[in-house]
Amino acid sequence: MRTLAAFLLVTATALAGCTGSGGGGGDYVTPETDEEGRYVIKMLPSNKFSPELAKVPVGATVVWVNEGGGHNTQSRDELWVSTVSSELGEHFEYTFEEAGSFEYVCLPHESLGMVGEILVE
Ligand SMILES: [Cu+2]
Repeated sequence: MRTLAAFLLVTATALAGCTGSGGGGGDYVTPETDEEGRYVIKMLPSNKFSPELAKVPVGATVVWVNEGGGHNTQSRDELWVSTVSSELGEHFEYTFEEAGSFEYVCLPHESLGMVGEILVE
């Protein structure tokens, strides 16, 4: 447990270092889509978003799916704020109409490094 927490802290630091560098060098992954064409980001029991750095096209709908643990998703500027839920399979979706970079966190686990970013382009 202690090792995991330390690792997450390192990850959070690395993420923070990446942000604001004007892009480039980041390892952004295009998430898999579900049957409705929504890009799926998992909220894991290990208190991480997966993928943490996601890349989607303008107009994409992203859906966060709870795979275990009491999580929420909210952007740093509160463009979206979901309720905290520990219900398995609970999901929240948001459609990105404009290009940009959107940092978000899981409020209960932000200090554990449960943060993510979505690059819309
Ligand atoms: Cu969480």
